[in-house]
Amino acid sequence: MLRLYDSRLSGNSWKVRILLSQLGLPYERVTLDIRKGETRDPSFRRISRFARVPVLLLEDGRPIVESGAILVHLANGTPYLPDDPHLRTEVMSWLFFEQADLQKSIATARVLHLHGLANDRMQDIVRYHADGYPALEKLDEWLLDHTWLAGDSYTIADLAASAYVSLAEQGGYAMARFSGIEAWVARVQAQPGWVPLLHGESTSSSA
Ligand SMILES: N[C@@H](CCC(=O)N[C@@H](CS)C(=O)NCC(=O)O)C(=O)O
Repeated sequence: MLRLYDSRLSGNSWKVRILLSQLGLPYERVTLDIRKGETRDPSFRRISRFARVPVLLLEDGRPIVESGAILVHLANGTPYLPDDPHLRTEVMSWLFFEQADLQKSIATARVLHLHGLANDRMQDIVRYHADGYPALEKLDEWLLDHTWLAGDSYTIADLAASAYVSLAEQGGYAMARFSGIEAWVARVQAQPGWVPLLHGESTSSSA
């Protein structure tokens, strides 16, 4: 059986749980506590060369790291990653944009807020927001004219890009002005098999 190493609040791991659910794939879930240093444990480092979650351990024991790579691996041959070469490239283009422009600027600001460090690290938050807002503006601009990011249907590009964007308010981002994003996040979350980050728990307790 597939095994997913994740952590409770990790948006990158959440992306993988959404796709596993949408594909109806059974898996074993191993949830690490980042704040206790479990991602730096030598036994975990053997499968996670970057000491981070998510890691998908395949049935033959080979690990896949990086959420985008895991999504591509799982979505191959399914409607979530089109076969058409140009559309696939469009999906990749959004996956790279998400990692380079959206993910870090939202996720890091969010972690500082969730860990109660927002006041002490306000200058860092301002810097992350200075990177994140222009990326959100570009995304919103696209979504005011397009239903989905790549082609005419929901793909892993939408899944990946919407995860942290939907959590951006937890990182102190003011999202009300992004009407294209708001409607798109609602469309993504209405997709069959979509699952929430947490099931009725608060975000406040752990990593
Ligand atoms: N680019 C990576 C980022 C993974 C990442 O940042 N994982 C975080 C949790 S969301 C982590 O494991 N952090 C542990 C640490 O940095 O010590 C991906 O998309 O998978």
